[in-house]
Amino acid sequence: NKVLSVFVMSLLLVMGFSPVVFAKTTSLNYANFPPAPTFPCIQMERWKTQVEERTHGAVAINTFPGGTLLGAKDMMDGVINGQADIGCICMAYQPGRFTTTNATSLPLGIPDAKTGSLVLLDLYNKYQPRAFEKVKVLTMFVSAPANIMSKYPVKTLSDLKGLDLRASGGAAQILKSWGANQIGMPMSATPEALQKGVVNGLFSSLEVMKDLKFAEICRNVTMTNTVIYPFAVIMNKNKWNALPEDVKKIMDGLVREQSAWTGEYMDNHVEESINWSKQTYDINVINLSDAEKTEWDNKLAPIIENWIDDANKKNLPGDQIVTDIKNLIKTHR
Ligand code: 3IO
Repeated sequence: NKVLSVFVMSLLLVMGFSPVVFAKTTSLNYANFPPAPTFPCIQMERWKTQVEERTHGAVAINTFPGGTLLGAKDMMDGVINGQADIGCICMAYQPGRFTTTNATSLPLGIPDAKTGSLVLLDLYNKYQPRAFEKVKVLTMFVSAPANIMSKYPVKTLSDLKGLDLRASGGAAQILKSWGANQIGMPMSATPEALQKGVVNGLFSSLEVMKDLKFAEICRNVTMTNTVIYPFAVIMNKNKWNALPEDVKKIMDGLVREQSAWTGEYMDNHVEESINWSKQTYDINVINLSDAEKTEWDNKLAPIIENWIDDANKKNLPGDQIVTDIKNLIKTHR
């Protein structure tokens, strides 16, 4: 019987080869802190798909969005300690830890996420900061420039005075300089804080209006396009070292591509989110008058000088880092 013999042959083939095939499969756990629909998780799924395709299944990536494996503030140490193989960190959540790369969140005029992502990656490659010496960096990217999302309209600095707004890191410094009552917490804690009225709004990129449905609570957006949040995807060093050379090559080949892909996705998605928020919740988009904008910008002048002083105290070339970022913006924009 032909059918039976084909079946038996196939069975023997599978039994014979599967130990070889499966012995080669490496599974890696990838932790992320915010909910699945947000951009750090969208880029995670894209990277997973690319790695699985390009390694022809020799590597399987198990993704854990929403802080199910590691939370926002445990991410860096959790990956160093091996609680997850790969993790996505927002550098703003530990500003003192990533001084050099966090300089990208100074108000230096990064115009969009694509430009910012490549600026950040180049800056990292030039300085190879010690903050990352215990991990392998798989990619870096940034959010789109931050704007104010608020329950109340913000048209002037006096509207902002004392308003409870959520931000982190470099963006938090900026809110403080403008006189807002800045409250620090990761993005993953923000939906609950908004719901409970712990904060009346936030300062971040506008795609969360759609992805986290903030447009429902925050019907007002003030356009400032001031500053980005920098991110890194990092891998446990021992796990990296144990990977086959061909797999390392594939992942190294994705570093820059993933950075540009994520920046581009972010920039497009911000547009989509603004349109969705207008259509769905009729949100009020406020553009500052020229006079008002000048006043807001003037408040930010000391931030860069302060950062340079702090960097110099840490024996980092503060002036040079700032100059490099300005030049890299011109290169990539
Ligand atoms: C961000 C973080 C997690 C999910 C979506 C996001 N969009 C912009 C950010 C930047 C950020 O880390 C923050 O805390 O605002």
